[in-house]
Amino acid sequence: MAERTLVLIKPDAVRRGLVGEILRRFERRGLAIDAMVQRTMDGRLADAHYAQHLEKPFYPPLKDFMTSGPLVALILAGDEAIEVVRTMVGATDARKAAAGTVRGDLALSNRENLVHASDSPDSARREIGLWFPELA
Ligand code: FUP
Repeated sequence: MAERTLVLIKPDAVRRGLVGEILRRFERRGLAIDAMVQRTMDGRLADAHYAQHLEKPFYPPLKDFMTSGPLVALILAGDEAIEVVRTMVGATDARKAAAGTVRGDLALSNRENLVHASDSPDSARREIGLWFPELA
């Protein structure tokens, strides 16, 4: 029954001291933390993680941001975890994200939007393989 999803608490959240606030929301929802590590993304991992965005105009500044400092990578597990976590995180553009979501409550940027979460079962498998190959 438990589905797994890959979540990144991004460098802006670490810098702002919001790791606890964000984890608290996921834990209170009933999601389990299956794995968690603090790590700084290097350019290679950024290119692999965001493979579908490599040619986009927003990718160079996104890469600079994502590699700018430590982030926290985790696997969350629970019933329909992929969709549940995406809903809790909110729209990509935090300026348009609904109140009550992580981005809608805590961010105001289309780039520095605090959290990444896998968007499908295929993405979750691929991203867990990149970040936690020993658990894939
Ligand atoms: P999401 O699935 O919500 O993380 O959003 P996307 O996969 O579409 O985009 C990945 C990241 O690229 C976003 F989290 C922020 C960044 N981005 C921009 O910087 N500018 C854009 O116009 C779109 C996305």
